[in-house]
Amino acid sequence: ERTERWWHRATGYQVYPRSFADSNGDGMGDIPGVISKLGHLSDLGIGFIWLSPVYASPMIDNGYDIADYRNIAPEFGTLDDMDRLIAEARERGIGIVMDLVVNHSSSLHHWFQAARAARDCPEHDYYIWRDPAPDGGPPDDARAAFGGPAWTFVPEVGQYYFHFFSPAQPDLNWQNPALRAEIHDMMRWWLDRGIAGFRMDVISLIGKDVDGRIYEEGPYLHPFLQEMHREVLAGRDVLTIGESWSVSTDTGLLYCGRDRDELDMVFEFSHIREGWHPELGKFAPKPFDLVAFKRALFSWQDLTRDDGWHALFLSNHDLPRQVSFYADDRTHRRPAAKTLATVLHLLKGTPFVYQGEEIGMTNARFERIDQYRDLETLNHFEEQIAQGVSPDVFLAGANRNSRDHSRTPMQWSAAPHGGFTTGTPWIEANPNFAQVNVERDMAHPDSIFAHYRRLIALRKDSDLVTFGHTVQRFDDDPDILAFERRLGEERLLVIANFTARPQERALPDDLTGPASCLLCTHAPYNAIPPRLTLAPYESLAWTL
Ligand code: ISL
Ligand code: CA
Repeated sequence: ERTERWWHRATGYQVYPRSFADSNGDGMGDIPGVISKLGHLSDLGIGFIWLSPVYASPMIDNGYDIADYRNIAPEFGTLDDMDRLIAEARERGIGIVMDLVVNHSSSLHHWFQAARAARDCPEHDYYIWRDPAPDGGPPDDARAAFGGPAWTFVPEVGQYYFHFFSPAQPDLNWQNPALRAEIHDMMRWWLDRGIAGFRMDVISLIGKDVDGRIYEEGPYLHPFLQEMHREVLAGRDVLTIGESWSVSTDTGLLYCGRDRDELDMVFEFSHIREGWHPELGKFAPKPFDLVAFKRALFSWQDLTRDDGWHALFLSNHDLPRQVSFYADDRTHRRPAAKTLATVLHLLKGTPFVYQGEEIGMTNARFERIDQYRDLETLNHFEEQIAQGVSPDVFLAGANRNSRDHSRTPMQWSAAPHGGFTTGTPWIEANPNFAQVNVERDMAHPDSIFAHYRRLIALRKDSDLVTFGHTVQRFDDDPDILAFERRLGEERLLVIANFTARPQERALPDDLTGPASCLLCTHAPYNAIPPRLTLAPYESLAWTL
């Protein structure tokens, strides 16, 4: 039997601290800013915050390049601010889940500074070094995720180091037991300060075998996660979510299966990748294919029916705004925002809300490459232009799928820059902030925020929503997404129109009849009719 854990009924909320709330007018969000908005988050009803990195960092990748794991970046505040955030959130029943970025460190971490200066210091082996090829070039032709080669030469030691991401993010050598012990110690240090868990950045990369050119889910991954569990996590009531771009339903339960003693759940991306071009990648997105998207989504519902647990999300700081990606945010923003929420939050798993999603924030409206800040977008621009892609074509892809869409300032009010800062924000606010902001949405009779609040509350109270298993309906329908949740005799039906056109469907007998409407984006129904017509992006949830 399943032991109930606190995060089974909780909803997570991701804060990207640079873009959330700026307390001192320097244009950069900060920890005091997060503290000042805890009222908003407890109003929403969330159980925990996933806080993107706030550690000391040169910010080449906005903090996913950590220079000191036990200190806070001055632009974000101090350790005292962090302790205050943990305490004040806890008073409101909100846990703080920190981002653990240990596949790589910053090149400014003192370990790397020592490692690059000499071969005969212990820190040298904390990173992955290889001798040059006979011609003096890199050991192999592996490419880095943010463009360029994955190997960079350091003349002082006459070797190349490996970086899966940018050269400013050297990969840590998990083969070294002293390095692993340092990481375990640092994790305990944070947990002892009272945090509620870790979101583990690209954790599926730590078991890599660079010589075999196996990076994702390498041979050492699960032994390392089991060791981490033994050394750090066992006996603590905390939440761990691993990020993995390679996990599939074949490997999912290796991370989060009941008897594995590894992680609680994984962020997996099969439903996200469905929207990307298979060869050309994320900057050449392909038209959205609902059937493929559903296949990905429901395969994980099936996988976690009796074992493991799932992390549910459509947005994060690496992804575009969901209402812009899955719908037309100019014509159907409000119903689409609610329908996407209904679908995600009524699946089985722990749902995550990305900041601004709860008011239907949209993609940025950038027209020029110099409005972008993200190194992935900027590096790919350089590379693709050099390969002959036209700037307009690249921009069209970036306008749809760049990571910066989720990184524009949180829109709190109609004040300048959406009330995010009294200064100049580090990235431009979306010009729609006067229409789309927290104050305005909460005052709207058709509030998106209120819809999210109902969904979040529902999960806390309903065993059916939390533990019921999922059965997909209308599997092959290219326009409608529908599913049931079942627990004992109880049934819940969700049916959603994913298009900008009305859709009429005949419902099978077992779905019609008396029912009570739990949640709807349009007019409520009190019974399920045999023929149902759904308005554009309309969705309904009934208990049968
Ligand atoms: O953002 C991506 C999708 O285009 C990936 O390339 C991304 O780098 C991958 O999702 C891993 O993401 C995580 O690790 C990165 C960091 O830049 C991301 O922000 C983080 O979520 C390196 O630490
Ligand atoms: Ca600030």
